[in-house]
Amino acid sequence: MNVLTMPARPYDDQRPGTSGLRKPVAIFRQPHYLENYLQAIFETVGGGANRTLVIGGDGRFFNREAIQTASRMAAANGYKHLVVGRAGLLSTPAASHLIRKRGASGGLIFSASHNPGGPEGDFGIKYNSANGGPASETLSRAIYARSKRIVAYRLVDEPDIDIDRLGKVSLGETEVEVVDPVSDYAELMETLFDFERLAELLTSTSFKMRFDAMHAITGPYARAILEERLGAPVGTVVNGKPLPDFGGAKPDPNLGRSRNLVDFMFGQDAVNFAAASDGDGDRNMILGRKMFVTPSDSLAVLAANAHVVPGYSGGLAGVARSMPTSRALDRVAQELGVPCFETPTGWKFFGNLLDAGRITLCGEESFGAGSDHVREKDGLWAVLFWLTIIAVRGMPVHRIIKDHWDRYGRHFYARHDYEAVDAAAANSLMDALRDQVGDMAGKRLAGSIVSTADDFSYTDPVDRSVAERQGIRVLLEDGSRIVYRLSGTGTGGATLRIYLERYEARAWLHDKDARKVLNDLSFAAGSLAEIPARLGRERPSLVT
Ligand code: VG1
Ligand code: CO
Repeated sequence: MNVLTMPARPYDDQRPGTSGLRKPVAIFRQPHYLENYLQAIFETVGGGANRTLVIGGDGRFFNREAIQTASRMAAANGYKHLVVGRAGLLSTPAASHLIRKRGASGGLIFSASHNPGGPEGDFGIKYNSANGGPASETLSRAIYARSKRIVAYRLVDEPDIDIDRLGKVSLGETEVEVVDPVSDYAELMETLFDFERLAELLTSTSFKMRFDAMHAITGPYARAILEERLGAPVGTVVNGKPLPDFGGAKPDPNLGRSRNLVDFMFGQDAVNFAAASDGDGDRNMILGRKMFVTPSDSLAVLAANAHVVPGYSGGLAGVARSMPTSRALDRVAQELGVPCFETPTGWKFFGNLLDAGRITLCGEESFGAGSDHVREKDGLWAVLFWLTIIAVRGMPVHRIIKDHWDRYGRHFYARHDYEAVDAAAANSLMDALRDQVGDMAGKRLAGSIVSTADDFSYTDPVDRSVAERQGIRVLLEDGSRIVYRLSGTGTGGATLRIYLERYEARAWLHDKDARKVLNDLSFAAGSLAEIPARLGRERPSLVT
């Protein structure tokens, strides 16, 4: 076997963000940029050492090239066995599952998730560990440190492998197995959900759904599971063909970017249930007829109804949510008598809790929910979960939600994003807030009084590792909350996220328009942070 050692130069900007390394394609195409980061990963995790590595991506532009490079380098770095999704495709949750199922030491997922694709778009790399979950903070930091010292990388001198044909081929001394990206995942879903019951719902004449795959990775998964296995009519899945540029749109399901689906569900022809997923298939957006379900509410509903899903009929060990996610979940946990953990943003912070068996379900306000079945959030899983609740309870989405609010009260919620703002201005805005938190308590704000304010810091209950500066929280005496943080997934300038939450116990006020209910909080959040003056923006570029 001919292993080449190629000279490289270290880059100093390969710091992974909330979910791996994400950069514009043009950056990734700099000489040895991709190779540098991959070599840093392989060296940090101790090389291939006869181990198995899973490789796949969301199908975006540059995916196929990256997979060939990664395979050659993995072979040269000593991996014995590579498991590659056919055509280079694997959704993030499916990759997580394969890592676990095959006892791999880790996996590479080429994705920039909800960021745009195509030659002008973004590319990304996530490294997941043997538990199937995103590299921990500690590992991510070590990879970054290593990337700044890489002076050479290794690859085998072999031709491209055929990633479009199932089966095994050799790459030097490494065996490469090209697998169907969907079948193992679909089998896993069958162990958690009652497919007969779901098929009954999806083939009934009184129920119709639409799933928007946004020309991203979930198309093949949704078609295979919803249409082929469960019998939903052909055409239930729309935009089902993965395209390298996602058809020119941002594969980011939310109120702003899924306008077509939202308008459809609020229009004349609305169906009973609709959902969408993002670039790499780990997010979900849930809609009922004339009803948008906030991800925070969705998570709380999943927890409150978990007993109707076969995979969770034994109960939940505990639950967790990211800090900015609304506290609707906490109320359900309290009633169930199980612990509810509050973690920093990013799925990597759920890993230890899931591995230790301390939580069963978890999620984030950013359209992510998941459980201990894998170590990533899982878009299609959430859809099957919702369909099960609808089937078993025999209720439409809006009834399930209203019923939930009746029981627990409603957490009015919205996230306001100021995207692609000047990074220095955004950082100094956060610094200014940080300076204020110490003496905010007792101040009047949005018709209430600040009870506490802090910069969120998290100590992992399992390994005691500490993550600091995870977002400014301002808690009000009436139960409302404002959270500020900067995004760690963007690639141009900075994105400020403001999360607004107001609790309302009184059922007769639950139908109010969230925008109106949150208006004074929104105003207070803007003036506290001096947004117009500091960012030069009057209003957010995205509200969801
Ligand atoms: C965003 C979300 C976060 C999510 C992350 C990765 O991060 O807020 O909740 O875990 O994206 O999701 P940030 O730092 O931009 O707020 V995905 O679907 O892009 O892997
Ligand atoms: Co994603």
